Amino acid sequence: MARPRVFSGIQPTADSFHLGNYLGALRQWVTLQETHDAVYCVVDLHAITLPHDPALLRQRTRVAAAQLLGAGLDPQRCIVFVQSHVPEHAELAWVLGCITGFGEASRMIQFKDKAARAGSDQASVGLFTYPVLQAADILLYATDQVPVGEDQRQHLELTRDLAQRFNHRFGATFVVPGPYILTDVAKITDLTEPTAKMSKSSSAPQGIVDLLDEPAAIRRKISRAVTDADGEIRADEQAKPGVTNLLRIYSALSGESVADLEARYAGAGYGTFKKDLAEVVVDALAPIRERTEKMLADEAQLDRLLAVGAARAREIASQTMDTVRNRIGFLPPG
Ligand code: ATP
Ligand code: LTN
Repeated sequence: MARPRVFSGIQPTADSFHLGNYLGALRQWVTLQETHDAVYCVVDLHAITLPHDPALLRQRTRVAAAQLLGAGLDPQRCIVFVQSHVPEHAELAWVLGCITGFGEASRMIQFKDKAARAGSDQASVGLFTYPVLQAADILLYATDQVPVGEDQRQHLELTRDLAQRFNHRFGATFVVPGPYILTDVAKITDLTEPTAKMSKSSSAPQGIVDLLDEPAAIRRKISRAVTDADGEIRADEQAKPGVTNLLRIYSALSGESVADLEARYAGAGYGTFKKDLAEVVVDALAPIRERTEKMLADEAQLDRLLAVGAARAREIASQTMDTVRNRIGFLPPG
């Protein structure tokens, strides 16, 4: 039996991915390449839905790709590519946009949030159709499963609806992606504001551990992470969000359960606990940072890897698009 296909994407919207991205997404991606036919994409078309700087986008796209490889994606075992290298994404997004209801798109929560943050008259039509482009990403590759966080549930439902609608109107064309796999991923919160999620766009630098942070920066940020006054190392989401987050990070990176960590650190001070945690984080991230830096030191080689990834992706995407053009009634070029 063929392996199930997974597809996922990540936006190159920051100078580095962070620990939340790693534990919540990238680490799962790396695991999935062993058991699935995996396709992963740096979604630069999505990254221009908010105002951006062109030179910075180019740089961040390279760094994002290098980090995916640095985190352990192996181009021998999966496809890694940049979305804009495969023009079928934009083409299918147009077609799907024409079967998406205006009201349906208007109900997307992420659009409402981001538009509210940008100021509603500032929000672009591209931001509005962001979920349709995401559906195109997924449907081009006959994707069975889409590993993403909870916040993407609604976009995935839209993707399923659009696939079914197209299939119903024009004949079976798309695989309807199954319910996404949520393998109990750790939600990592901001180190200085532990009730908010660690986020590329809304966290302050001290609240984020970047995958590219030097050991000294990691140690400093963890030692300054917000805790509480009661001094006990114990998980309690409501009363002790800071300590709970640190325990969660420790557990996710070391494989020790939170209960075991609580037992081991019973009676110890926050200082000792944070010191140990900092070393765990430094040890986990050092190889990723080193591999990423190595990839970035040879841009020509990185660009070649991405060109190979794009060619492999395009082979799949262009077949899907041929079928779509035919089903929708476009006249083939002579
Ligand atoms: P932004 O806040 O700017 O939207 P982000 O940092 O949340 O960005 P995304 O690009 O939205 O990052 O997410 C990329 C992937 O990382 C998604 O699959 C998402 O679920 C995961 N992710 C992001 N932040 C966290 C977090 N704090 N904890 C766990 N997973 C996370
Ligand atoms: N919207 C997603 C990124 C994304 C994506 C995709 C994820 C764009 N296209 C296709 C999975 C499949 C996010 O913000 N995490």
